[in-house]
Amino acid sequence: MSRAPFLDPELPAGPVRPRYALLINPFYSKDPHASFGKHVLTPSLALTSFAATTPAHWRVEYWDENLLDGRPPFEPLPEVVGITVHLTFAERAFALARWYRQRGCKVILGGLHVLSCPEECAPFADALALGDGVRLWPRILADVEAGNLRSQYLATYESDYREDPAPRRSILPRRSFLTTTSLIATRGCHNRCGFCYLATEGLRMPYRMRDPAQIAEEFAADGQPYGVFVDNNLGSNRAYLRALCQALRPLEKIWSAAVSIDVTDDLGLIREMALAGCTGVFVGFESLTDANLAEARKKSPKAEDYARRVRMLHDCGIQVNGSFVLGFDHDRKDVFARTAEWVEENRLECSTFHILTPYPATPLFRQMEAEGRLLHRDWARYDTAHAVFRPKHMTPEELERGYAWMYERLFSHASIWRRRPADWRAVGPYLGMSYLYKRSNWLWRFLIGQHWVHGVWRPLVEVTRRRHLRFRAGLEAGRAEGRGVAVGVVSGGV
Ligand code: B12
Ligand code: SF4
Repeated sequence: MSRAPFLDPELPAGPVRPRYALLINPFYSKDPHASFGKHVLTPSLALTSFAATTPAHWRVEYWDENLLDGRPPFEPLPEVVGITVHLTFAERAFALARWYRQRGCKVILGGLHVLSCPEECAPFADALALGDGVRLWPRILADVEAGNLRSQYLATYESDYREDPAPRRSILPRRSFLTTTSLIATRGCHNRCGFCYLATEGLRMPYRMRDPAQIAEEFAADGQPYGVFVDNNLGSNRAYLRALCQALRPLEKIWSAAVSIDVTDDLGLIREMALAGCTGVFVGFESLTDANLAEARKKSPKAEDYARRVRMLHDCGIQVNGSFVLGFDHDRKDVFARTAEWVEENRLECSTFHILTPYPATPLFRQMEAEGRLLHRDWARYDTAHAVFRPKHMTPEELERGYAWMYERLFSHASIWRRRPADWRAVGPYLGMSYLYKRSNWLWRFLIGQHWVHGVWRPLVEVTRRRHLRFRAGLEAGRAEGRGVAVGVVSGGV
């Protein structure tokens, strides 16, 4: 899980097949402290979203290097290779681009890193796609056909999101993911935290929503019991989330999503989420220190109120995967132990940690650069598992050690046990989920390599779904047995 497949420079160039496009999600190395399972939970929508706009006379294929299937396809060679680029795997994306271009393919680079660092990406591509791929891809292919490819294509995110086609999930290798149903209902976020990629200079992403009925239709059409919303913040517009829940409820499926904790301002809404099948939420708490939240410009309830809000979610049978950022300017060396204790005290089923990372072209990056605190620009280490800047109250090494310690502690047998649900009926599934997620990286490597991820996981997910249907019936009827027994084998979101 740490080495990309070898790209043989000696391999001779075969014939290029016209009207054949290959879309690649490049390899990135996995943090061994965290769970490998999350990488095969659900695929990114970066490629499938615009694959749906490929004209019918083009053949389009998908290749995800993280599924450990060896080197990417080359027989026949595609006419066009589309690669999505994030800063952590930019080097790999460039190596792939070089390899395919040397063999006569046209390479198109798109994605977040292309938007924030176009000059860096340009030498590796025949064309850069800056912005919404759904708008750009058909234009690019038309220009390839006309022999008229330009070096740069530009699109905003201001279009009516409801007009986008459903992602083309049929190109995904189904057996390699827990669920192929990655869903996205909204674009943008009502917040603009200084460290978030949404604050990237030049990126304008106004809040946009798709029709709840469109989302329900997509969910039903993919035939999976479980869906994962990859929205930045599904709770940004509460009226919309309520309408979405009403559309999802009749499907009798389960799902998880990222929301900001202020969604708990409205107890009725959380209940609606549970009744619509929400089993888990991924919540960016970021920090337990209000001064850090204020400096990051995150509009958030006070940290002292987080515990009560977590209880509200638990009471509706919704698991909480808490995400925390370490290394803010008000963090001292006690931040690690304090955060770990809080996670345990409040029995968060899962927690995800990130070392504060200044993404290029964000306000945080500019601030760190101006203060001379950036240590290097080796993007591969801008993966939130490495300290790439000088923290205020500790050394970079102490920050990295503290981060590793957090995972060791929270993934330990003792910590898993301490956080077991209060209701004994939920303890078994909770332990199953915890051990699968937190202590089975050896197993994940094996399952991914054998293409058994879906086969092994799906029956467990189906049991979780049925369990949740019973839980929902109890919740709806206001019965006590509706409480606390919803825990299953899927954690809260990516
Ligand atoms: C699903 C997801 C994952 C999945 C899958 C990741 C993968 N690469 O396969 C998992 C759980 C494994 C994951 C892991 C991580 N992730 Co992640 N993830 C996401 C998430 C929630 C959704 C991605 C998605 O589907 N977006 C929707 C698509 C439609 O948008 P898009 O990718 O921008 O694509 C559009 C355009 O950019 C363009 N486009 C993109 N590529 C291309 C290519 C071509 C050729 C063209 C024409 C157009 C084009 O067209 C698309 C349609 O408009 C995003 C947040 C978000 N909502 O985007 C975070 C996000 C991408 N992840 C992030 C991070 C930090 C990570 C981790 C490092 C976190 C960690 N410590 O574990 C890891 C490491 C993975 C890695 N190195 O990439 C950050 C990246 C920040 C940055 N500036 O790079 C994001 C933005 C979250 C955040 N708010 O900070 N992640
Ligand atoms: S709440 Fe989350 S998605 Fe929204 S701007 Fe802040 S970090 Fe980004």
